[in-house]
Amino acid sequence: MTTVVDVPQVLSDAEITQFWEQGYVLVKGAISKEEAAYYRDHILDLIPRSLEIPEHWHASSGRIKPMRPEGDHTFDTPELLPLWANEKLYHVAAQLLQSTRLRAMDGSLGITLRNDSDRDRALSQTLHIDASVPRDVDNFLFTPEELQVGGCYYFTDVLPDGGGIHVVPGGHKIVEEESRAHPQGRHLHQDWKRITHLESVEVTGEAGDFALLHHLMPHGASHNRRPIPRVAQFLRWVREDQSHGAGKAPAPGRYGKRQLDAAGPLGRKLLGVDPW
Ligand SMILES: O=C(O)CCC(=O)C(=O)O
Ligand SMILES: [Fe+2]
Repeated sequence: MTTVVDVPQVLSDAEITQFWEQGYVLVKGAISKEEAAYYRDHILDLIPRSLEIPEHWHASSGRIKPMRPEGDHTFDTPELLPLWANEKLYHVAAQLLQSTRLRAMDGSLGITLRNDSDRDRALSQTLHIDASVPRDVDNFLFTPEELQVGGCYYFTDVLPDGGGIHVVPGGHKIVEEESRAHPQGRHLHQDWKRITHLESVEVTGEAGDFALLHHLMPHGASHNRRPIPRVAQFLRWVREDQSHGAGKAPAPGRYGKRQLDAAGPLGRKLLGVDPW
């Protein structure tokens, strides 16, 4: 894959090759250790001191997923928006998506606590993909315009068996191959939401790293067998001209002044508020 955009190259050539060949790469030091500790504390402070998990949050196998009151998982708060506007990750995404005109999205959070049960399984969630391709289309286009790259910040050190996200090395190519061979490839394996025939590995990392995945990468949450909680925020990037409209601008008035101030100039473009 040739580099056509004029942005600082954050990943080494070997890391870029790894992304295209294996379908994922760990972006080291996307934020500093100090910043990671700040965000870890901020996210853990969302959990009520009483440990009464609000009804509308999700909680499964030690994995707590905070939710907004409206039932939406996007944490685009003034406190967390600087993470959306991270320049290093923007440059990585621009290089991979071959465009500087991007949108950032998702913003969901995941806190995985130690869980000693279900010892014979590493995964706590079925392998799946979260592609920016509607589930009612018959097949993927496999073009850069359709691509979405995304994954999660680790705000804590993620040691082996520490709840790291699981991926299938080269799995994006398997999804492509199987889908191309079928007229309704998008619908295989229950729209690729239940992938049970592939083996996965854990992405370990340090606080401040970002695990970045191709959107056709089968992945899933894993059990955390360690004392340290795994604290993460998920973000994705697409081109503003994304084939299925995932890069469209938000409704006017979607963001308030505090959010727009916190996002900064780059963040406002990534949110679709300011033009590129
Ligand atoms: O928490 C994780 O490591 C992965 C979660 C995930 O992929 C999802 O909830 O869609
Ligand atoms: Fe997922």
